[in-house]
Amino acid sequence: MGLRGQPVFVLMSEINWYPGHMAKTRRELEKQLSLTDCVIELIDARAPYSTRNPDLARLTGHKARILVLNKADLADDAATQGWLEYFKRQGVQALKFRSTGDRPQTIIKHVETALEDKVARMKAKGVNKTLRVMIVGIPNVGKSTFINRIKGQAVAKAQDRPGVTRSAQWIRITPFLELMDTPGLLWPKLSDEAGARRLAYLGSIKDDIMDTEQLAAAMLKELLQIKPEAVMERYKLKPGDEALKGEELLDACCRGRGLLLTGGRFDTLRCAALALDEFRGGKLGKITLERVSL
Ligand SMILES: Nc1nc2c(ncn2[C@@H]2O[C@H](COP(=O)(O)OP(=O)(O)OP(=O)(O)O)[C@@H](O)[C@H]2O)c(=O)[nH]1
Ligand SMILES: [Mg+2]
Repeated sequence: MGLRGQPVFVLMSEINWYPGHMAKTRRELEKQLSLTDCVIELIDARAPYSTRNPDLARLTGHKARILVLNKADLADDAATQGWLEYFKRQGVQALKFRSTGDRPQTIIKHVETALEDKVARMKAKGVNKTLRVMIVGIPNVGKSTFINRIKGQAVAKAQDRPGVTRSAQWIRITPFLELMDTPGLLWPKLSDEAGARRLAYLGSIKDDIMDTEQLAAAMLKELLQIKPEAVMERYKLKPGDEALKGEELLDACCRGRGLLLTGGRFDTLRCAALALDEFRGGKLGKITLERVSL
């Protein structure tokens, strides 16, 4: 038995991974697709494999597609470069982006490139039609922030938790460009347990439906393998602590950070929330959870 007497390994597949409103969102997006010239999928640069919708190519048919590795400021630069080269080899138009700071022109240029045939045809006919681009991606990947960045002002509500955007809306950027903000979408089939856990580390699944202590312990263990010095330093772990896992690892982090309840017991709940928050906010430095060679 593990933390608070719960089994240590609660399968991610047992949680409500695909809430009811996702089916509705998916139908709405399918309907809006006929009005769309291009689809931009935002993925998280820290886990490009698990945050990419495996269904999207089928859903979007022949529409032009651009892949944006968002939150690139939180990912390891060399790993991101590796992913960009990988996508290029696959013939996928991909770029890295930081929606909280990068220049919108980069994105506009990519849209023009993806739609250059269409734009050329319109020019030849002398028409100036508005280009419509749908922005899709899993919850909390930064879709609304991305749109606000392109627009240059906060027109879409953005917050650091999943499920902020509740319905799709078109947002006019210029007379010739509209972007559609959409609610985060997960896919109905969960094939990969480790991948699902990474989505939870990144904050794309609501924390209140998960055992956060178990989740944080698993995350810390993974981070210890990827960037041990950052975890050891942040949680003031002692030599040898890196071999710990589960409840013992969380206890060691509580000890390091002085997180105690009255009476002296370790406050593992608070430590779990803190660890998840700190990873999501980049406090452990630039970390990529998935490398191309996976
Ligand atoms: N560091 C960093 N944070 C980002 C970036 N893009 C978005 N964020 C943050 O990520 C959090 C989620 O952003 P949102 O724009 O609400 O995400 P969303 O995809 O619209 O989320 P839902 O509407 O819930 O699906 C916010 O706290 C943003 O500030 C980025 O490029 N870098
Ligand atoms: Mg949103």
